[in-house]
Formats: sequence, C-alpha cells, structure tokens
Amino acid sequence: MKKPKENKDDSGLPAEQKEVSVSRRRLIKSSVAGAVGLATSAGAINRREKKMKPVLDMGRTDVDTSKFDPTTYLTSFDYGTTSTLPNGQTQREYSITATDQEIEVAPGVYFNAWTYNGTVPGPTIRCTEGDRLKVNFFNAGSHPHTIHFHGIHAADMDGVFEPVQPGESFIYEFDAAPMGFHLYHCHTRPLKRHLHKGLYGAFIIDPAEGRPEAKELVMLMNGFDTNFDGENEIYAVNSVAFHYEKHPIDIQQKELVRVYCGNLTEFDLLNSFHLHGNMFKLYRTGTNLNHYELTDTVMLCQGERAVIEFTYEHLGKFMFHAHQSEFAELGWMGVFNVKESTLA
Ligand SMILES: [Cu+2]
Repeated sequence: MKKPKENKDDSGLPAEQKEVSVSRRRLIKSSVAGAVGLATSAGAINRREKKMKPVLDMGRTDVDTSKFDPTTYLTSFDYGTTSTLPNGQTQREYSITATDQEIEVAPGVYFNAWTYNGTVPGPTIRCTEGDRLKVNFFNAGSHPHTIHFHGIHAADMDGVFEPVQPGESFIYEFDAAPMGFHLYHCHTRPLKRHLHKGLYGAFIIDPAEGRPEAKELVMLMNGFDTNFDGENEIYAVNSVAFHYEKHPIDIQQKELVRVYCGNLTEFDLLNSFHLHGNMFKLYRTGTNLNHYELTDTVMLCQGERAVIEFTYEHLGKFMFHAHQSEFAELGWMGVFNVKESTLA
C-alpha cells in the first residue's frame, strides 16, 4: 500500500504543528509593528507569520479605550476623600477593590489580569507628605491579595503577612512619608505572578512645599506574558502596546514636563526610558528636589522609579521608548508632539 505523503518541511514537523509552534513572541512582534507602520524587515517575517497576522489583528487598528484609556491615565490622580482630623492633620481616604478583569494590551490581544479598581495599572494614589492615609481594600477577586505600599509605615500596615481572602477586606492606615515617587502592589505569593497579573499602581507623595508647576504624566513600564511561557510578548508604558505612538502626547514648547516613571516589568530585570532630541533631569525616586543627573536615558530595575523633568526647545515629534530595542519593537514606544506654546 502506498504510504500517504507527509507534509513536512525542514523542521521535521507536520505543517499544522509547525504553525502552532511559531513563537507568539515573534508573531505579535510582526503583527503589532505592522499595525502601526513600524519599519519591519520583510525578510525577517516568515510566510507563516504573515499568514497568521490577521488572526491577531482581527481587523482592528486600536484597542477599545472605553474601559481603560492610557492617555487619560497619564494625568489621572486620585487624591482620595479628604477630611481634617482633630489634630489638624489632613486625612485622605481611598477605596480599592481587587477584581479579575480581562484587559486588551494590543489590538485583539487580551490578557486575563488581576486589577485594582478594574484597570492596569490601578489608580494613581496621590497625597502630600504628612497626610494620614486610610485605604479601604476589598478583595473581589478569586485569589488572596494585599496592598503593599512603598514608604515608611508600621509592620502590620505593610501588606505582606495579612493576606486578604476573596470576599474579605482590610484597612491600611499610615502617615504618608517620605515625599517621592513610590509604588503600591500586591505582595501575595507567588509574588511574581501576582505582580505580573497587574496588581500595581503609582503612589505619589508630594513634598509639603510642592514641586515647580509642570505638565505631569505617570508612566509605568510593564509587560505581558500572553502565552505563559515566562517571557513577555507585549511591552508598554501603561499597558497598551504602541498607544502613545498612535496617540502622541501633546506638550508645549518650553513647557516643563514631569514624568513619574516606574518599572513594573516582570521577567526582565531591567527596563529603561530614553528621550529623543533632549536631555532630562533625573531625580531618582524623587526623594530629593535639588540633586539630579542630566541625562537622556535611565535604566530602572524592577520596582525602581524616577522623576524625570524636561522642556523642549524644538517643535515637532520626538520619540521616547525603552532603549532595550526589543522592548521598543514589542510595544514600549511613544511620541511627544511639541507644539507652539499657548502659555503666556
Ligand atoms: Cu495578589
């Protein structure tokens, strides 16, 4: 009897298997980059990747921003509900609920996230040094979670040894200190998983005297392992690949811009922020108003953050992106659009 002809190529795998075995990482790289018109070497994308591209694009060129808009997130600050305590101290009260929530990290690419208040990153908690913070945490998710705040506080307010079970709540109370750019995130084991799933946010403690007036933007660098292989297929600031390239951030000529930049990327030890056509003042952790380094690139380890300040002299479009080229090509890429000043 004649043996049926096997459909094999030089990989030794049947075509169907080969199709599945194509790295999602490479696939999304070509798909996402193509969607935004990045220069991608045609020779680097094999025939199968091209063929499968529509599966991931799903005919869409942008994510649905009705649930989470990275542009809105940049300048959204949660100052809490304020009241004055008998001792004259300002109290700020916040409500944070952990939920399981699907998020869209690139057009048609979804990630089953765990969130604070339904978004990744969670709300930016902002206060002034010395304020009393009261954070009402409710766990509506399917796993135990906590909120671990960076900064100075009592041991039982550290969100580490008191896992909050699904359906339960916990109140974190402490005085905000020290001033600077901090983070909050879940600290339940396995920590890598709880962080990577999206349970983190920015925590800004303003100095009592304030910082100079500026256009302020929060940028948390993150990544998403969409196929559970222990590496990220998507990189971004504020979760959506290439969002700020598709939707450039308008700034004004000579306007002071302050970026609160933090690294919440899992699986990769380092991430970075690189600015084109300019230099910036780098205030590491934002805990000192006077000492800075003038540079155009900062590398941040996991959990590190920096306050970055700059003004543009020249008009036009300037890129900002990870200087790890692979991260930039997988989504961590944005554009500042410098326009003529309407400032007095
Ligand atoms: Cu958790």
